[in-house]
Amino acid sequence: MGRSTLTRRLQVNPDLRRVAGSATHAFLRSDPRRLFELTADTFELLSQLREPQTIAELLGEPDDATLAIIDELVELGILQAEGPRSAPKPALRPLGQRLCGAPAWLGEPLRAGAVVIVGAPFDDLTPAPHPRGAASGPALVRRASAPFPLEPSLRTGAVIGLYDIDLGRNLMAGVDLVDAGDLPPLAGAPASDYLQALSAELRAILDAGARPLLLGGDHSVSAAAIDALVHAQGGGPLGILHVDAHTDAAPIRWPGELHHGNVLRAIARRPEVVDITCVGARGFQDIPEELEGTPYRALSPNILRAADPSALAGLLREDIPYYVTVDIDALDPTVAPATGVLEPDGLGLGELRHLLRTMIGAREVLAADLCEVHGEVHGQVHGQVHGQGAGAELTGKAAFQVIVELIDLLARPTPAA
Ligand SMILES: [Mn+2]
Repeated sequence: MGRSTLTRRLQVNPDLRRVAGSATHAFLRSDPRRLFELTADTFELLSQLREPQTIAELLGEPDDATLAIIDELVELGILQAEGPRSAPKPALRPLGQRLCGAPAWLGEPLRAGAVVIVGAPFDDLTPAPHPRGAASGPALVRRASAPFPLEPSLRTGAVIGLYDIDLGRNLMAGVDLVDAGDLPPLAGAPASDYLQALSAELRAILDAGARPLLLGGDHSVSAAAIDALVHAQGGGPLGILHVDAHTDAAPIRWPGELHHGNVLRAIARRPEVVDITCVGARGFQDIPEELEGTPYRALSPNILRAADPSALAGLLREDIPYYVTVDIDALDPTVAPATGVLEPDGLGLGELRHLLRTMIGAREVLAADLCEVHGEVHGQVHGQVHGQGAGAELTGKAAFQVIVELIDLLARPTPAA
C-alpha cells in the first residue's frame, strides 16, 4: 500500500455503526464482536469518506504518518475500496434465553478454558425425504436448560454445577460458561457460505484458548467445526468420537455435495483426522471408504453392551485431542423422538452418558457438538403416542443432559502434555 493508497477510491465500510463516544474517542462496531476505538481526528477523517473518493482528492499529499493510519484503516476493514457492497455474512446474534442463564458474549476477550455455546439453527443440508426441523434444536435445548440456572457459590464465587445422582458429584462445577447466541443463516445464501462463516466464528473461539460447544443444526455443521479445529491446530492430528444411530457415510453423489447424511465421509477425507470411532450406529449402514488407512470402528449398541468396559476405556488414542460429535438419534426413539431419522433399538440416555465418560476418560476434548435435535416429533405414530409437544419436550430434556455431560468434559483443565 503506502503511496498507492492515494489514488484508490476509498469509503467507510457501510456496515459500521457508531455505538458510543467521548470528546476524544469514538467507538464503531460492525458485528457484536468487533469494536473499534478511534481518535476524534481519525473519526473526523472517516466522516469525510462516507462517499467514495481518493485520499489525494481529500488531503492532497498527506504525510507518511497519516498514510500509515489510512493503510491500517483499510487493513481493519474500516475503510474499503469503492465497489459493490460485499455480500452480507451471517453474524452471531446474542440471545435473551441463554443456556443455563450463562452470560452472553458481546465480543469481550474470552478467558482461556471458557466453554462457549454457539447455536447453529441451520437445516439447509437436510435433503428430502428427511424432514427438516434441526434449525429448532438450539432453542429447544436452551428452553430445556431454563430450570437449571448456574449459581455461583457464595463462598468461592465459582459455579456450583448440577448434582448428578448416578455420579454422586456436581457436573459443570467451576465451569466458565458463555453463551455466544445463534448464527442464523441468511435466507437464500448458499449453504457453503453459512458453513464458512460458522467455521470462522468457531475458529475465533478456539484461537482465544476457549472451547466451543456447537448446538446444531443438522449434522453438516460438524464439518464446519472440524474445519475450524484443523486450522486452529495448525494441521495437528485429531481424533473423532462420533455418537450417532447412523455412520453418516452415505455416498456423495456429486463432488462436494455435503449433506447431513454424509458428513463423516467429508470429515474422513481430512488428512488431519487420524482416528474415528462411531458409537451407537445400528441397522444397515455404509462405512466411509475415504479412510485409506485411518483407523475406523463402528460400534453398535449390541457390540457396546457386550464389550468389556476396560476395553472401551482403552479404545481411543491417548496422544491426540478429540472432537466429540453427538447426533441425538443415537438415543432410542422412546427417549428422543423429536429428530429427523429415527432408528429403533438405540442407546439409553444413562448408557450414552456413561459411554462418553468411559471412552473419553482423561483424554483432551477441544470442541464438541450436539446435532439433529428437532423442535417437533415427525410422523403420525409418534405424534399420537407422545403428543407433539410432549415428545419435543422429552427430547429437549434428554438433549440437555447430553449437553451438560459435554460441558463437563470440555471444562476439565487441559491435561499436562
Ligand atoms: Mn448424524
